[in-house]
Amino acid sequence: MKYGAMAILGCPNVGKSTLVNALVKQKVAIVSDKPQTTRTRVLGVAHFPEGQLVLLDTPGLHRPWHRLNKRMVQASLDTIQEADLLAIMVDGQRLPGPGDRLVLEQVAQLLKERPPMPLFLLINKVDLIRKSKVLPIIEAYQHLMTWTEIVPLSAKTTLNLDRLLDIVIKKLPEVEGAYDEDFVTDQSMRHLAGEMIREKVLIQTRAELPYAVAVTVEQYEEEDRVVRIAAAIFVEKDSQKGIVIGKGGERLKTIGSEARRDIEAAIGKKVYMELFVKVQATWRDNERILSELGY
Ligand SMILES: Nc1nc2c(ncn2[C@@H]2O[C@H](COP(=O)(O)OP(=O)(O)OP(=O)(O)O)[C@@H](O)[C@H]2O)c(=O)[nH]1
Ligand SMILES: [Mg+2]
Repeated sequence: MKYGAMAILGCPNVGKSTLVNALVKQKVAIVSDKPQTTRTRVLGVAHFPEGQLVLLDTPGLHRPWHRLNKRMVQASLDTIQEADLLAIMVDGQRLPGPGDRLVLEQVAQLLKERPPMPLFLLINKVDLIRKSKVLPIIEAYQHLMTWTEIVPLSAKTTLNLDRLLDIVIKKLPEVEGAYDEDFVTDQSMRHLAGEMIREKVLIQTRAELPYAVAVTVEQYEEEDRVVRIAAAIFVEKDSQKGIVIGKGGERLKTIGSEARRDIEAAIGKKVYMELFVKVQATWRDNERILSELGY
């Protein structure tokens, strides 16, 4: 069968995780409109009659400031070592800017050090632009790297994903698949539950707060029909704690009920969830805490 792994790299917020979820046909990676949503490499498996495509979602590449960000960028770049194919995703709404050039430079550097591999350019979010605007974007990227193929698409509306799959599957090696038919991700449900809670915090808050948030699942007990979850939402300052909790606890309640709905849908069991907010100053630069958080 056709089997192999495609890593997806690119700037933050271009739609990498949205594409992985669309191809896997399940939510394995959290998505938000805030940059730097994904913090670790996430594996998802798409199953087809022809074989299996392993998708490696990565944190958006950027100039790292905190220790957390250095780890995120390193995790993205390391993913190339696990991949048979490489896709760089860009936002089709804009011409290549400094952030996109940084991505291309970092990837080009790494590709020099390894045997050649197929390299795709995915121009995402074309649902938001006029058709006549697509060609100038393609032309602007065409000569910046040697692309195997350039594919304009929309991860959100799934426009052109069939074409992407056709092209990608053809490039996959002919080997035995590694995963059972129902396997979609290597993350535990406990970990995914924490991510789903973090996603709701990102969606419900603004400005600096999303960057300062981490979630740990402190209790995860699965019974016949129910799952009991207790999770801590970490922020860096007292003021941020107040924002997450909201007036009269309203925001935390919304975060909890939306996360619970998603987790129940994913597990197929009723979820009882308890959330609390903890302040941990400068956790983003603390080696020990970063490791404890799994970053
Ligand atoms: N209109 C439109 N929006 C999209 C598309 N793909 C993703 N988005 C939106 O873009 C935002 C970012 O999507 P993500 O999938 O989280 O982006 P990412 O590249 O994984 O971001 P990081 O994890 O921060 O690196 C979300 O609000 C998505 O809904 C698309 O094809 N069209
Ligand atoms: Mg992401």
